[in-house]
Amino acid sequence: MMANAPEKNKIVALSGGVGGAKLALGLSRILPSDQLTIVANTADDFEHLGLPISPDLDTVMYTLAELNNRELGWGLEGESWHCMSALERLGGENWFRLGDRDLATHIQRSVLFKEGCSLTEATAYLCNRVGVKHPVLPMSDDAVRTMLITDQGELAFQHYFVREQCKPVVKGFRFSGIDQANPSEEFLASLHDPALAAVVICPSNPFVSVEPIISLRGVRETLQQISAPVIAVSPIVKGEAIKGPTAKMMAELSMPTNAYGVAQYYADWIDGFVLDEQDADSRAQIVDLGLQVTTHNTVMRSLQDRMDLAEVVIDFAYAMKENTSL
Ligand code: FO1
Repeated sequence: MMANAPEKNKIVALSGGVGGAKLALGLSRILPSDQLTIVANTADDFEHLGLPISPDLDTVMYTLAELNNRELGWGLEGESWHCMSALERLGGENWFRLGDRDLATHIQRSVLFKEGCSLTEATAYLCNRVGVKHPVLPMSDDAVRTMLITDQGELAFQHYFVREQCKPVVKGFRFSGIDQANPSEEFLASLHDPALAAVVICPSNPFVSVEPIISLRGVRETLQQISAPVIAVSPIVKGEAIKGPTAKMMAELSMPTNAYGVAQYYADWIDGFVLDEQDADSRAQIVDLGLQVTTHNTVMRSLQDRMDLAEVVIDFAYAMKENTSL
């Protein structure tokens, strides 16, 4: 190693909501705050009831602060719903539920925007206030919005996901605003950091959580070019997603509804794939895609499961860097 070469010890994790946040929590419990950056999808963001809502950023923030609502998978623990009930009585929209405590986050984000903060700055402020030490970055400060092309026409993401409960048949996706959007400066800088050891693709929905991040100008190309390994953790176990519509979407898009289908979808820009041990029989098929593969339990029920998986991913990254055969 060159005398002044920095130690490569930084991890960048790309995440959607619930599943991604679980691994992000595991990583945050074994890596110090200067060795982990979490970049969250913001293509689920929307304005609702006049407030700016950033579901994946908030899920990551609440999870890292251990304030997340485990039952719902989104929002804050110990939530109450007085505002929603009062709004319902007034005939207001109630299909997207904003809890009383969660509302404070959206109100404060709105205030910060009015003061001139970017989403990156507002997120850093909010994370700091709830005690999150690890940097959590939005993928972009520009608006990108996922639209689903379905048998019922084009639907905005939250209309598909929450209002229609993922029932429409998905035919494709469109990321409105993606051509005008740039990845955030901090996100790009994290990918070009000489100390970058690995990029981890958390077990999030490949189409609506990971794809918007990868589709931002230059991101896919950067991931293909950097020397640090890019490692994806399977969001599918035994043909099922732990939570959310990933498997349903895969079937509707006529893709193989299994971990191999995800690996194939990512294959041209990742280097390694973490497969659930229950899917070990797909290993050879995924290796044939030119990827290195390791297997572990990816179903994260406890904090220990999250930390164990995080450890496996980091060990895998280091082994890949050293070109050890796995
Ligand atoms: N998901 C639901 O299924 N129903 C809701 O009413 C709902 C409200 C909500 C409020 C704030 C927030 O940050 C997330 C919320 N989510 C809700 C989750 C969200 O729609 C999805 O989990 C993500 O966008 C997908 O990652």
